[in-house]
Amino acid sequence: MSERKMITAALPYANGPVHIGHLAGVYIPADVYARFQRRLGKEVAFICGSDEHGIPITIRAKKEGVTPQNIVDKYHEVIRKSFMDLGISFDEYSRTTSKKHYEVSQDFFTTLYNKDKFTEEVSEQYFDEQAGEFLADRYIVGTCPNCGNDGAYGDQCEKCGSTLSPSELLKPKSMLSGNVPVLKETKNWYLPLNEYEDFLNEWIIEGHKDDWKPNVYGQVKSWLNDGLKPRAMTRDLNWGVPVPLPDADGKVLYVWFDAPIGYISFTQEWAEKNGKDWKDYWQNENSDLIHFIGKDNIVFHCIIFPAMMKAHGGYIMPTNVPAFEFLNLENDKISTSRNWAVWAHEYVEEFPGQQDVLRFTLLSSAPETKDNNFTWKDFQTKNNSELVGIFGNFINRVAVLIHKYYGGVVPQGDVNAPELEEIAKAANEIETFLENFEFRNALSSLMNLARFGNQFLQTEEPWKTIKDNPEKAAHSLFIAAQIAVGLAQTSEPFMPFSSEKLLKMFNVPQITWKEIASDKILIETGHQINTAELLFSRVEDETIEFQIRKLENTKESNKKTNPNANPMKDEIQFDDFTKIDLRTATILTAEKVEKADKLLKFTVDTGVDVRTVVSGIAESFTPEECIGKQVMILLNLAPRKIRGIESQGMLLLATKPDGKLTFMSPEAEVDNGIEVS
Ligand code: B3M
Ligand code: ZN
Repeated sequence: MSERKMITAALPYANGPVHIGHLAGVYIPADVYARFQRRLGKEVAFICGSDEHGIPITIRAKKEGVTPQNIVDKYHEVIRKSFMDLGISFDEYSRTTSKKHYEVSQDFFTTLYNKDKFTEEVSEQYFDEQAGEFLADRYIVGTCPNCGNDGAYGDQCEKCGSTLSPSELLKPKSMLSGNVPVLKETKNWYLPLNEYEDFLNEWIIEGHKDDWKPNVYGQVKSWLNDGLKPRAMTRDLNWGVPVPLPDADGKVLYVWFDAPIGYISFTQEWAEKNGKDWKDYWQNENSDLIHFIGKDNIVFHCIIFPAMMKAHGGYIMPTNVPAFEFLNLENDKISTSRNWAVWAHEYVEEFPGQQDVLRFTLLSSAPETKDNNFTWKDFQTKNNSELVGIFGNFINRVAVLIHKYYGGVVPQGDVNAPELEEIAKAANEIETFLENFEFRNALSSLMNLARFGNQFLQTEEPWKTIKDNPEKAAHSLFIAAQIAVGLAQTSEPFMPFSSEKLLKMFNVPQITWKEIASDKILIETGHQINTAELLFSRVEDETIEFQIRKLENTKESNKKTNPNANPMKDEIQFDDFTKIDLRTATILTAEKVEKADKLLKFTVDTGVDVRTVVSGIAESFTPEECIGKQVMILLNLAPRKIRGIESQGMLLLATKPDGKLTFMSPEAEVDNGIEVS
């Protein structure tokens, strides 16, 4: 058993707030584990920070029409605050745009470069000539070769779910300019992962068959069975850590190269502030490295990052990588874009002082071995029947009775009573489960101790025996007080806020896990306790109904009222809209275009001029029907030749259910040339 625990939690992308899925599948379990290891007396470094590079950030920035720096500044703060509010006890929460991180990740790259660990490869990548940029896969749209969806991305078709590479897309278009991108040669540095297969096989497949979670082990095995390929560690992008080489202008480190190094650079930041040596945690066999992550990050933490560390040399390998599955919400996939989520920062605001309720409910449905589900009803039941009904009720009765009968002074009892063993038993069980990353079982052991306490009081009935057998009543409450303090102590990793309140209530200091599990008395006879404070309160139906309605509303607003309506196009900015010149106009003349069944030729009074417009609407209107109609025209569309006639502008129409067209006309007559806005 190592004396030091280097514990990391996946760096959240700073492109949005965190939700209960993140909390249940990474941050709360990681926090329980870190707090528990501290109680065991280990030297813990619990490290995390915001992942501020990569395409998720630049996409968000483009969407909001701001810079990537604006985005990461905003969300780093939102995320950091909700972690603090929920009691996630990071020793360091930093960010990958920190100066130190740039230095450390560039150094890491340089070391690999100097050791000749990279291969240089020239490949053809799509380039947007107008934007002057190489295009990340996500920035290329086109037609899916598998299903014909014309909104497929360069890395994936969201309609049929197939994984794509940009070169497979038919009719590729750049999302930056809308132009057809060109293929251009570019040089990048690759890590030949195939050269690490033997090492990975030996270390994980042979070495961790029995102690790693089957979901993690299985995924690694299947990657290795398929064979690994070299992977580019640099990208042609303008947002990221610059590649520290002279001939690498416009190139940055691949986000999955720099982000895991963040764990190391943030440990260094923490160590410098706290008089520690970061190498004790990362480069010393007497340290355990443990990565808490979601299942979609397994390959990066079990294959790519270990290969990077191996290539660098000097680093220890992760002892374990407890990856979690996903949490659903009300039986539906959590989705940021559909706003189907319970956001951490909103919970903190809407349930003040109830952080532990969320920690408890999320832990009890943590997606440890398979995807799991969070429902508000379940949240209510767990709060009302377990936290209020069992845990809180027991503690409250103990404190109230000690005040009532003994003026708040712990009475005398038998220090050798067999019931006391239950406390050590719970502490030992919790230890075994947590060392095995079985958080739900650990939480059950805690609750079983509370249940035991409740039953004990129920059978002993000190409120009755106090009259005829005061010695027995005293003994019962002495034992009950030990159990209550046992709960105060052992609940800390799970429910730190309540634990702190409880320790105050019983007026005792926090002790180590070893001390809890020893047969030492936890609160002495004659010890004065403080007044009873309510720990948990009932969650009422209205609260739950409100939350469910809030969720349902997002569904309503996402629901298509017309199933045939196309999805919204990419968002534009107001400036984009003001470029479009829409006007009212009147059709003066209309005639058929010879040898073109669909076309009509109009002269139109646009208020600013009289001009010719050709439109493909002859199947919906006779020329006579059109004359005299007031319509809307897109005035500043560049002229186009149609059948030899120059068409200046475009008339606006919509398709009716019968397939015929209808003019978009002003509801009341207005002058021609009026701007539509
Ligand atoms: N930023 C989170 C994600 O994939 C990613 C984790 C980085 S851990 C080094 O959602
Ligand atoms: Zn497709």
